[in-house]
Order: sequence, then C-alpha cells, then structure tokens
Amino acid sequence: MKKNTKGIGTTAIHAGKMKDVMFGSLTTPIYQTSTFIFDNCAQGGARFAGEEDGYIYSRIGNPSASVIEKKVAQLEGGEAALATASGMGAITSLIWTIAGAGKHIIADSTLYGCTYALMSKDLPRFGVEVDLIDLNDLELLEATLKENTIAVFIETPANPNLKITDIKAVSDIAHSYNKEIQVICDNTFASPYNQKPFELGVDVICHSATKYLNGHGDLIAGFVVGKQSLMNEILFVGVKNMTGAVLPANECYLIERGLKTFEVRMQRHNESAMIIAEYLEAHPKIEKVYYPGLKSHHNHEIAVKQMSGFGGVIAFEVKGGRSAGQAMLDNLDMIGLAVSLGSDESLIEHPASMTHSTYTEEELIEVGIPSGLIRLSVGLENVEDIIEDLEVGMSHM
Ligand code: LCS
Repeated sequence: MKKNTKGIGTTAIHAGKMKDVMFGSLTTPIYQTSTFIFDNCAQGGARFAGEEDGYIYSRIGNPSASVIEKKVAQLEGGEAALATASGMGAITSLIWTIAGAGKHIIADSTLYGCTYALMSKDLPRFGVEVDLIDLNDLELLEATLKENTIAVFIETPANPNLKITDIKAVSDIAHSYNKEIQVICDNTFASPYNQKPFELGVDVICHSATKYLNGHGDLIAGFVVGKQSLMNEILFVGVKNMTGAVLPANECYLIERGLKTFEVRMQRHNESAMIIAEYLEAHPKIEKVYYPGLKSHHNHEIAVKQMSGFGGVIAFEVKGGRSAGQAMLDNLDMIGLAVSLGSDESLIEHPASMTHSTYTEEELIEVGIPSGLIRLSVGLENVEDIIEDLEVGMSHM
C-alpha cells in the first residue's frame, strides 16, 4: 500500500473515495442492497472462488462499507479495516476468528464492561483461557505469557477510569516472547487523532465507532484494523460465519459524513476536556480527577509519550462519595445522563451502576473503579456552558 502522506483532516475526507461514474455525485451513494446481480454464472462462480473482484452479498462486502474501511485503515496507518455492526461486533468477530478452545488470551483487567464480561465469563464458557491482569505490571505480563497465548488485549485510555497502559512496552514483551502473538489495542477512547498504536508495535486495532469516529451519537458501529490477510480471515470467518456483525449501508454513510469533521471535532474535544479537567481538579467539591493530560494522572509520562492529545473523556470523584455524585448527576440541566461517549453532546454517567455493572463490587475496587466514580464525555458545546452546567449539578450536592 502506498504510504499516506496527507493530514488527518484530508485523509478523513478524501481517503477511499469512489468516483460515481453514473452521475458524478459528490458524496458516496448509499448502496442499500442485500445482494449484487451477476452478469452470468461464470462471474458469480469466479467471485465466490475469489478469482474476480466484485461484490456478492452485503454480509461479505458492500461499497458503502468499503469507502469507510479505507478511510479508517488510512487514519490508523493500517493495511486494511473491516466495518462492523458495533464495537462489540468488532471485538467478538476478531476474537472468535483467532481464538479457540485451549487458546490463551491475556487482557488488562480494566476494560469496557461488556469486553470485561466477554473476557471474564463468556470466552471461558467455550474453553478459551483468559487471564485478566494489570498490564502496568510488566513482570506479571512476562510471567503470564505461555505457549498457547495467542493475544494480548489492551484498552488505553481504559474505560471508565482512563487508566493508561504502555503500548510499546506491552507489545515488545509479548512479541519477544512469541512474535505470532496478536497484540490488540482498543483505540476507542484516544481515536487515531490522539494515538497511533501501530507505530507502537500493536498488530490489530479495534474501535467502537459509535464514539469519536462517527461522533454524533446517532448510531452503533465498530472497526477492526490490521493486516489485509487478517481482515480477510475475520471477514470470512468471524463476520461471515460467526457473528454476522455487518454494518448497514445507512450507518456507513453516516460514518462517512461524521468523519468529514473528525479532525476539528477531536481538536475541540481535546481542548475542552483539558480545560474542564483543570477546572475540576481545582474545585473545592472535587476529591480526585482522572485525566491523562493532568500531571496528577498515575501514568501521565506514558500518556505524553504515546498520545498527541488526551481525548474528551474525564473521570472524577466528588467529595461525599457515591450519593453526592448521584445528586449531582440528577440535577444537571444540559449534560445528558447517559452511557456512551464521543458524541457532539456532553454525556455523563455512573460506571459502577451502569457501564461497569458487569463487574462485582469487589472487582470494581480491585481494578480501581471507585463506587463514586463519575465519567464525563466532554462534547462540542461551548466549554463555559459545560462548566456552568457542572456547577448547577454540584450546587445540589
Ligand atoms: N470498546 C470500548 C472502549 C467502549 O467504550 C465500548 C462501548 C465498546 C468497545 C463497545 O462498543 P459498542 O458495541 O457499544 O459500539 N462503550 C460504551 C460506554 O462506555 N457506554 O456505552 C457503550
């Protein structure tokens, strides 16, 4: 593949664009079709045999998906990408393709709640061995790697407490043990605007495109990015036979549209979140702020080394704990009390009872998710209005 030398904004707008030879449409038409007509049997047979390029059936490819797959592959600096029906669709299609009974996966113990449930409960039901460990403990990682380890899964910054893991250190250790191990990074929180995991040694990137890649809170989608050969395998095994997690054409169109403003949105998310993190840290009613851009963050130096910006999600604890925090959340005017993140609208939630209720109370404490933790996704509103709303909420504590 030719190296992409264009900037992020240009890539998000122009990469993968298809020329509409029929009418010259500026935007990509929405290919709302389940299947594709063959000229004759020989052509249909050749497409199924992989001897001729062209579309067959929308579960195994659609032009609306191809355009955004090329864009996201180029944004991440990967060979190819696969669009999926959700972030969980991306993770499960990938894992089901490479895992099997008797295989071993290592993942960090701080993960998005459903990824945690997949790793801790659901994969083991099918004979996949999973060790959930603190990947900041590199000696523990070395000690946990074994002959049947096929993947190491990192989520950084992690949901919901913005835990940072050293991507390069983890990749180097895993690959020096066995270069066949797939180091996987969930890059949802950082987005390719702020973090380029391939440059730090990972093999596969996954995304919940529900978040920053789409950016408008109006759909559910995911991506896997990596080597073309692996993407083919995930398409023909994970997606085609196992999850069927296909992204519909309308969603593809909305993501293409959302990506046009990817760079300017991310600039604003980064800037506003930094201002709000500093404001919260200085606030007398706030106990602790978790944001990788703050010097007080447990792994600020690693964040500075591997990220070019720190994203739009902040976690914090208020003085007075869980009940005070819930009083604040119940009394906001503008910020939406909702799960999800990375959209134009600011959203706030309580991980222990919502996104991370898949963890037991003991597990939450063990992995550093306090019961009073609040997660704020800073949107694109004017920063002073977001702060004013936080003040309104805090006045009820
Ligand atoms: N990975 C991360 C880091 C996530 O935050 C999420 C969803 C997923 C994967 C799964 O993506 P989905 O299937 O929802 O597109 N995170 C959510 C959250 O924090 N609130 O609601 C969903």
